[in-house]
Amino acid sequence: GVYERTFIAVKPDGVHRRLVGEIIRRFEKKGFHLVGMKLVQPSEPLLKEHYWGLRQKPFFSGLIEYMRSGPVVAMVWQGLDVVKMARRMLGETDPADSLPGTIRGDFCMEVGRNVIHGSDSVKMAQREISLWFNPDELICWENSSQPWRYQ
Ligand code: DAT
Ligand code: MG
Repeated sequence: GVYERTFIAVKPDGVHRRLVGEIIRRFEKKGFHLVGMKLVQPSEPLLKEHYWGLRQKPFFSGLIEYMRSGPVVAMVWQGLDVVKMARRMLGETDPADSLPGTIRGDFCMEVGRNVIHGSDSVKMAQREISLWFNPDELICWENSSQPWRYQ
């Protein structure tokens, strides 16, 4: 529904490469509603929890190292089918498989430097939002453009 939320993070390479504004611009222009945002230097335990499902993968330690290599911009976006739509806007996990017009398709080349994270399901979004944000960091503000975006 309209009140679905997803967790989006600009990864350290995205921050270093000054892609934060461009990425936020795409979500704003699409019409999604920003309810949380912060610059964080994520800890190793937080990242291991975040990527718990990938702990057996050969690239896991490299992934944690990459994600710790600089600050991350953590965000929560709200809107109609935002979890699925954000994944479409991101492109595929491997930028080589991502179409032009997607964030990964437009801004990066390698899977280990794919500039952005987005939750892959509503359930994972809820888990990731509660992992990265305290409830008081999520702001419910009036979405005055809602009648212009939803029927
Ligand atoms: P996604 O970020 O698209 O949800 P994922 O959850 O499967 O993809 O993996 C999380 C991250 O791990 C991904 O963004 C980049 C890294 N990763 C995935 N597969 C990889 C691989 N084969 N080699 C190196 N890094 C990989
Ligand atoms: Mg994933």
